[in-house]
Amino acid sequence: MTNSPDTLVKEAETSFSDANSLSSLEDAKAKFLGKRGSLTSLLKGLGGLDPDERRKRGAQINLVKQEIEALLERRRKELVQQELSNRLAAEAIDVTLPGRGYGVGGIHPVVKAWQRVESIFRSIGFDVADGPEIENDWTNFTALNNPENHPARSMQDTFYIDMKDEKGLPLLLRTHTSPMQVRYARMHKPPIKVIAPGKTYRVDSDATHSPMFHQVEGLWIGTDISFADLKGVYTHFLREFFETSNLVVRFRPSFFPFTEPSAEIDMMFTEGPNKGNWLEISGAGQVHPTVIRNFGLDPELHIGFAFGSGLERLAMLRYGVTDLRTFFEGDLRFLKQFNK
Ligand code: 2NL
Repeated sequence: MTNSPDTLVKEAETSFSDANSLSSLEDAKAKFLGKRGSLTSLLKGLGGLDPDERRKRGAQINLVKQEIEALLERRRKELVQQELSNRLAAEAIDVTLPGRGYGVGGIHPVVKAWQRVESIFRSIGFDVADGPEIENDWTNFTALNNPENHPARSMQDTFYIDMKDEKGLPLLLRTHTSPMQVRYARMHKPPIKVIAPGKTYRVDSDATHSPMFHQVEGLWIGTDISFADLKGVYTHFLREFFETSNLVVRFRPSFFPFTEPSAEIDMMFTEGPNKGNWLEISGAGQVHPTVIRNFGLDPELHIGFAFGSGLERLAMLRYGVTDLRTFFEGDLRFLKQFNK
């Protein structure tokens, strides 16, 4: 690089236009206008000149400096513009492309079963109750006549919350929806006719058990509600749910702490591809006098039935699902089949 003012402008112009980015332009600027740049050293050279010569030469160098600064500014603007249009090109959105549409999702098969259950029971006069999934152990166990030392109450079987409620009662994830029926029965006067569908939790996880599952419990309390009513209501429900009248129901003796007597309900299709096999579908019974008392009622006056059915089981039978786990995997190829 020469130190002649005349050629400096040309050199700066070339050097600036060679710079293809703002940062390399800053490097090029330093060569001319920097502390050790050519112009600075020209100015330093003025010191040894006569005053007259110094003024003349000084003015000339200043002119050159202004020209170089103007060149620099022009190139800077060019590069800013260039970098902006590069960015705009890179981030361009083709507004003429068609929209992607919204994924609207669909109803989960267990929820579909749940909705069917609700509408069938509503149609025969049952109310639907919903309530807390975190319960205290009185409402979930004690009120339902579960003995203090019952294995279902253990940490092995029930998810406990590391907290007590305002009365000092242990808190847990409800193991059935019965506690909602206890709450409902304590808030209403008989006749009590309610179902409680919802999420329930147990420490259990294998091919046929999920730690979270869904239940629907039903309760009908009056002054003369019998097993005959239970059989009539439940048979009607199943025939509506499976949309067939070719379905029969039988009771087998069983045991639950909250009912006495207790029964397992089995069903069988008498026509169609699945006819001839008894299938376990529900537990049920006449509500235990102790439980009636815990509702705040007199078991000498009030009597009725309760049942508890698994919604996954109902959904599997209704939609022909053979593996419980597919309900919880969230695989859209599975889920989409129920929302065609
Ligand atoms: C089962 C058993 C059952 C009940 C649930 C119930 C609720 C109240 C009072 C009395 Cl509030 N009983 N529920 C009764 C009998 C059986 O479920 O294994 N279900 C899958």
